[in-house]
Amino acid sequence: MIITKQKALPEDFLWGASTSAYQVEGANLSHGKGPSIQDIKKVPEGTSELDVCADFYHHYKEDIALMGEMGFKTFRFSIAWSRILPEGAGAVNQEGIDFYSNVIDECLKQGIEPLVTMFHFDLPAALEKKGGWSRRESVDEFVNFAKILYENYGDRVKYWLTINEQNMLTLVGEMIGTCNLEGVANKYKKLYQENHHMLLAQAKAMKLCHDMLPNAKIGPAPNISLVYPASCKPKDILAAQNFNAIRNWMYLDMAVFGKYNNLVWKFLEEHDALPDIEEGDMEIMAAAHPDFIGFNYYSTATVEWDNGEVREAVFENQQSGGSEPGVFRNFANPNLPHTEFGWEIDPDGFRATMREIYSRYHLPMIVTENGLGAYDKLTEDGKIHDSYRIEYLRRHIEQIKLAVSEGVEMMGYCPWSAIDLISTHEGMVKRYGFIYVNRDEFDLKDMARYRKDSFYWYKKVIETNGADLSD
Ligand code: BGP
Repeated sequence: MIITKQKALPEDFLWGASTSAYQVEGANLSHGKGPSIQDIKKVPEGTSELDVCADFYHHYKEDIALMGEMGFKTFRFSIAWSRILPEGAGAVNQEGIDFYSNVIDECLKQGIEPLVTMFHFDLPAALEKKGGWSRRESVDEFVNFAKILYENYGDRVKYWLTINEQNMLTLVGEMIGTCNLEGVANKYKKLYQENHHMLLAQAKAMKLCHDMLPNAKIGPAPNISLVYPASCKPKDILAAQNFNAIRNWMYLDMAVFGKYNNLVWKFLEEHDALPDIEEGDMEIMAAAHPDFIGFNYYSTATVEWDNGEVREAVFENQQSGGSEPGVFRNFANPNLPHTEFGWEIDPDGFRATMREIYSRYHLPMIVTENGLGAYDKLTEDGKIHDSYRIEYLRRHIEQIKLAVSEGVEMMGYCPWSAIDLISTHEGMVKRYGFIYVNRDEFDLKDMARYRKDSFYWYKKVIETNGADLSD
């Protein structure tokens, strides 16, 4: 639809940006923090360890002040489970409780609403050693962690996100360093059993949030990318439906309706991988409801029919989520440009994704990640000319405005990332922030903060509530 009459964004639109604990904080094995699976994994070759990152642990006041200067209405950050509970359960680390309490206070001082992710790829290593999410106990362990967060921060935090990209944990966990499938006989059985426990943990945490904090709002934060068919061949349409169900809808159907998606159920049955479900699980999930949907969007995915022959996938990355013989096969969309790191760029697909989520679930939505990773360069006079990032963000914000004009309820926009941090698997040199951190992959330099061109641009965007997107 070509829109000539645009609606303004809601006045209380939550402009902000995101980070995650293990990628931004540093101080990963100090101040009482226990190791998480991120701290014990082997980092990808040529990339930095996660011991310093952007050193947000020591710079949070300065960083949040810069966010305040940009006019942020919200800041999405995650709480490291093993900073609060070094062993994942049991003794609480008071220093960890105090750290996030200070971060929250600092946000409020700047007029910034904290948006807290409870779990972002960093399961405590002590729990992983015992079997992690594959054990039934993991459900109560997560709920216990959630309860501690509500008790300590519920007086100040109104917006909560449960699990970051649970779908990516299930689909490409090996790629993001959160699971090891070596020697596992039926990977689907293992992954979807873990997934079931996470879904149940999420449902219980949402219910507990509503019981303990009646004024708070809580939602999931999967990575949702509409899946296109490679052509209008009917079989390609079926393949796109398959992958849409496996990649996207299963997670939201479960969070919102408490129902397993029928296509995914069949897929699991075909692989002898139906999860063990205990009596009462489905009732718990059906009774829990999110108040909104948070979702990360980087680009769409495209698939074609796969007749089951084993062939090499032509295109695969963190976003694509792999190929499944007989179900779908990834396809490189020839219509889309790429970032320097090979990720597709698709602002129209962003609007298509917002429309589709809204038409399925009719809940308000907040974008919890979206952004462009690039090799930014600091000039001699302390500038970072990241016009490519401005262009990327502008084109995505335009689509939010169009979606809102079409009646989609959007609550906010939190691009990735507020500040430069360590990429999930491509190191420090893949930068996403509005704020530049002066360090290289291995040389920590002085860690000074610089405002990128996108910093000033985003400030104006926020000031005008998205009306002025010009340079
Ligand atoms: C998402 C994760 C983030 C972040 C982002 C960018 O999947 O939730 O933690 O890393 O992707 O990815 P990358 O760092 O690989 O460029």
